[in-house]
Amino acid sequence: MSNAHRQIEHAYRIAQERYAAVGVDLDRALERLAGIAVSLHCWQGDDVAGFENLGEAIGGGLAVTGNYPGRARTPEELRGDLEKALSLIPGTHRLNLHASYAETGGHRVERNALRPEHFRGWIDWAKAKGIGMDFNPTFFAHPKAADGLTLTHPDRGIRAFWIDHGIACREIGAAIGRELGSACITNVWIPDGSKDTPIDRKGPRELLARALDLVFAEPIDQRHSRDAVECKLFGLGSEAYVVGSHEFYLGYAIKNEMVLCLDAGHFHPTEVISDKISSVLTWLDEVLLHVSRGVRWDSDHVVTLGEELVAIAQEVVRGDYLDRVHIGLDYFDASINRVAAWVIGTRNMLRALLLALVEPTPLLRDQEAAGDRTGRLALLEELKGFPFGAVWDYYCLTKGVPVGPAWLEEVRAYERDVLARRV
Ligand code: RNT
Ligand code: ZN
Repeated sequence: MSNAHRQIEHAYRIAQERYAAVGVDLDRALERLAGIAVSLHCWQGDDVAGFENLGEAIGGGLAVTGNYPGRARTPEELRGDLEKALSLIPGTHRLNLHASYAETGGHRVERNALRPEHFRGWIDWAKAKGIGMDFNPTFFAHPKAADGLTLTHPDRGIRAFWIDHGIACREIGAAIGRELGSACITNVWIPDGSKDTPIDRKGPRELLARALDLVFAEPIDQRHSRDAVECKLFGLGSEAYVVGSHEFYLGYAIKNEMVLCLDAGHFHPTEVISDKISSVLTWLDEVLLHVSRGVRWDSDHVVTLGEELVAIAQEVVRGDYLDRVHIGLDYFDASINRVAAWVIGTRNMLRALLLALVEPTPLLRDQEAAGDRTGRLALLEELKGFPFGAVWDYYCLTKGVPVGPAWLEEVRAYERDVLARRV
């Protein structure tokens, strides 16, 4: 055993004593953390470009900024980059794929004609890696979405096209789940909205309800696939009105017993999703999280270990919701090394979960129940100085991934040997 290794174990033993004093079993916390899969979004690796090469802007109010070299341009490159990232993240995770990442062998396959076989490469890859997958229809970056309208387009033919895309994607999601033996969450997000104040807010919502009813008409085996819907408050070009608002989809998901997706960047800047988790789970079985970081707006910055991230993890853990909350990431930063962006965000999500798992929640709950608000605040603040870093380091060590910033060396080597050669 190396000296560094011994030091990490020693620090962990000391941490165990500190945490045991407040009733926390660290081994148990790490066991629970190892059981949590975070769904890594494929789109961080290539700036949401996908492989269709339609020459369309992403559109849909999404914006990727930055021109860091080394973007993945092919499925092989993207899978290689994902493998690098996954090798630096402790635990077993999932892949979240968009329909625009289909592999069609150089042939143009319309989005309403996509089939599970167009995702064979991804499914085989996930199978070989022993990871589950999640899926998303792509209602943007397409000529038929050029005006930012899809399922609520005034043109009936265009609406039908997107309805068929949604139906095709549900079948793909179900096939993915069946093949991988792990339920695939298929998440619908559409950009539809308007830049300026509309007269008719009601009509598009009625259209959307009707379109969704058609997309979700066919029952799907819940063991293989779950349907999720994702709301938004505003986007670039849909500042005044978004058809699929929170109230719209919350109602729709409750009525139809679906999964609701809460994206951390999709609300008013002072509104947080951590407080929504226990509210919506009172009425719904499951939620999907799109963990993101908005800076002043839904800017999709790399997730950092900040207050809201920790609050999200605390809500999931304190509420005992780990089997009802699916955790996915959703950000895209093209201004830094993209593999590093995955590693930073995912390791942060896991660190937040670990922070929540090593909290002496029963003790805090007792204080709260007894009206001891002083004790609750004092303990919460003292916990911030507990040797949490030693617990995380030990976890990384036992999972065979680099401890501390050492992973960056591996990303730099990968950049030198692989990314920098992509010209
Ligand atoms: C957009 C939504 C959506 C997308 C991805 C690419 O505002 O957050 O989830 O980011 O599907
Ligand atoms: Zn999202």
